[in-house]
Order: sequence, then C-alpha cells, then structure tokens
Amino acid sequence: MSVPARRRRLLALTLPALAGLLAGFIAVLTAPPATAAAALTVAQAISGQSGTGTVTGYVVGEPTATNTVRFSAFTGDTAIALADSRTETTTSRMLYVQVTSAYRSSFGLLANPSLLGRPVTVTGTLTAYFTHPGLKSPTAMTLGTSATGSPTATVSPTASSGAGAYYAAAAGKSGASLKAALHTIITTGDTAISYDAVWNALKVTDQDPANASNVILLYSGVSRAKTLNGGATGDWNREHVWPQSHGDFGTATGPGTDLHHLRPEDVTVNARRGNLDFDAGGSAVSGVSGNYADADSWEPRNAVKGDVARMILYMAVRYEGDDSFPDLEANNTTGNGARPYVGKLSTLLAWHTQDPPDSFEKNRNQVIYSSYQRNRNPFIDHPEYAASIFG
Ligand SMILES: [Ca+2]
Ligand SMILES: [Ca+2]
Repeated sequence: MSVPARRRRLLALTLPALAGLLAGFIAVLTAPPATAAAALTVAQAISGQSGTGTVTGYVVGEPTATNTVRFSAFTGDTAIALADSRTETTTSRMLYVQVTSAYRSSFGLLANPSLLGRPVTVTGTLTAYFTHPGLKSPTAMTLGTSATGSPTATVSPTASSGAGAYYAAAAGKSGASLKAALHTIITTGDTAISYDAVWNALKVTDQDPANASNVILLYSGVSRAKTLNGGATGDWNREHVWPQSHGDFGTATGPGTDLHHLRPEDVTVNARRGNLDFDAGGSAVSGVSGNYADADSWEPRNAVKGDVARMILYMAVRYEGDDSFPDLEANNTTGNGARPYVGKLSTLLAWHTQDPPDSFEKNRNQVIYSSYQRNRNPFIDHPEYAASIFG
C-alpha cells in the first residue's frame, strides 16, 4: 500500500527526531549511577583478595571463626557472611564482611535477624577477616543490589519487612474473614522448595543454637549431627507433622515440602508416630522422653506442644483447596486416617496456650520467611489469631 507524498515528507521529518528522542530516553534509562562500579560476585571477591572492591551477595549468617558461621540465634552485629546463594551453608563459598560501628544498627544480624537471605552490596577493602576471605573497613553498605557512596544513604532493613506490614490486610478482622485474609497473605508471593532441598533447609531452620553442627529433633529434643540425615537407624529424617497420608499429598512440591510443618526427627521415632492424630494421653513412648501414644493419637513433649499446634493451624489456613491440593483442616477427631484432617483441635488449642512461641520457634519462622518460602506462620507472630479463627 502506497503512502501519500505529503505523509511521506512528514514521516521523513519526524522519524529521525523521534528516533533521537527514543535513543536519549534509552541512554538515560540504562546509564549506570555515576558512583556505582560493576559489583563483584562473592566468588569473584573470594578469588580476588586485593585492593578495594564492591561486592553484592546474600546475607547467609554471622561468622564467628574461620570455619564457623551461625545461621540463627545471632550473637553480635560486627560481622556478616555473604554468599552467591541465599541458602549457602559451606563457609568456603562465603565472604566474611566486617561491619563497623557506622553500619551495625542497619547491618548487624543481632539487631536485624530479618537481614538473613537478603541481598546486600558493600564496598571496602578485600582482605582476610577471621583468617578467611573477607572484606574489611566498609565505606558503603546498602540493602539491595546497587551501591551508593554514603553510609547515610543506607536503607533500614526493618522498614519494609516488619511483621506489622505483613499482616496489615488482617487488621480488624476475626473468624472466617480473618482466616481468609491470612490465607491470602501467606499465599501471596510465597515460594515452595523441592523435597530434596528440604534436607539442607532443615539444617538451617532447626540448627541447635548451642552447636552449629547439629539439629534439634522435634519430639525427642535430642541434638544430633546435621550430617546424620538419612534413612538408617540412628539417622534423622524429615518428619511431616501434618502426616502426608492425611490428604495424601505426598512429597510433591507443596504441602509435602512446606517447611512450616517439617521438622528433623529420629527415623525410628518418626516411624512410631506414623500418621497418628494429636491428643493427650496414652503410654510413654520408649526412647522419647515426655511423649505418649495410644492407638489413634500422639502427645508430644511439653516444650513442643504449642509448636505442633501452630504447625497444624498454619496448614489449615495455608491449604484451602484452591490449588492442586486438598483443603486441609483441623477437626475435633482422632483416628482421621486418610481424610485431609488432623485432630484433636480442642487439645491443640490448649497446647497452643500452654506452650507459647519461644525464640527457637520465632527464629525458625523468620528463617523460613527470609531464606526459603517468603511466607510466615501467623500463629507464631500473632498467637491471638488462633482463638479468633478456631476457638
Ligand atoms: Ca515450644
Ligand atoms: Ca484449610
């Protein structure tokens, strides 16, 4: 189709002008900030330990010695470990960053445990720290991936990640409308991990605060080496507190891999608990002090009664049948078998009150949120929600 001559002349005049404008816009949009150099990866910073450099990596823990990094229960604000993977647990793939006084209130892990799993960009001297590849004397630290030259330009890490903002849409609600609001909150922007990835995740979420080489087993409370994960007698494995068979969701990515109800447990104890519902009473279970069982229910030790209750309540709110999995619910029955229910709700609510969230459980919730699933267990953050929805 031919273009009239008049319009051809107009196009000839305007097209180059438009192209010039567009090029200008693109140049503005893509130009790097004047102060930013290309940031190094953590692997590059580890292999190039000289001069000054800017590095971007995920905060994975608090280094305390050459080969020791705390992944939870942080003890100070003076050092952080960065890695290229936010789930890194191998110290040789980490860069140890000195956090000097100007940056401690914003970048210390004791003050800001929610930094875990978040990207940080830091400029400073690439040199050994704790006799380990490091970065010292920082001149700029920022949350995110772009550097600035001034410590005063740092972003407060708590401003955008506070639990208050997370639950804003639940404010003022109760009962079924609170449950619906929480379901939306904890399923919006969340991510799921594979069943295989659960092994390493549990080594972080359930690390013994007193021994970074061990995990704490849920029902027994025993501290056992992380390296003993497996299926043999004496190993620990992945206990589904909400049994897989109650709804038959298996270990496909979803409820079967949801860290909020997965815990390390001794292989034999895990098998003994099987798919029992929860309720008080029964006979003492041998080898697991404080736990009781009968034909259709299991009573965990006192220190984790509330943990168990909050895990079940989380699952009931998280899984509502609007995805490819069944609608999981807590009910007042024991012996639920394969039905998508876990009881006994009245006992679980009593345990929830009797054993409120402690620092281990709160830290675990935070680590799952910041490092793995991007969602939280509302009943750990807001214990009062339980009675409003299930009472
Ligand atoms: Ca507890
Ligand atoms: Ca449900």
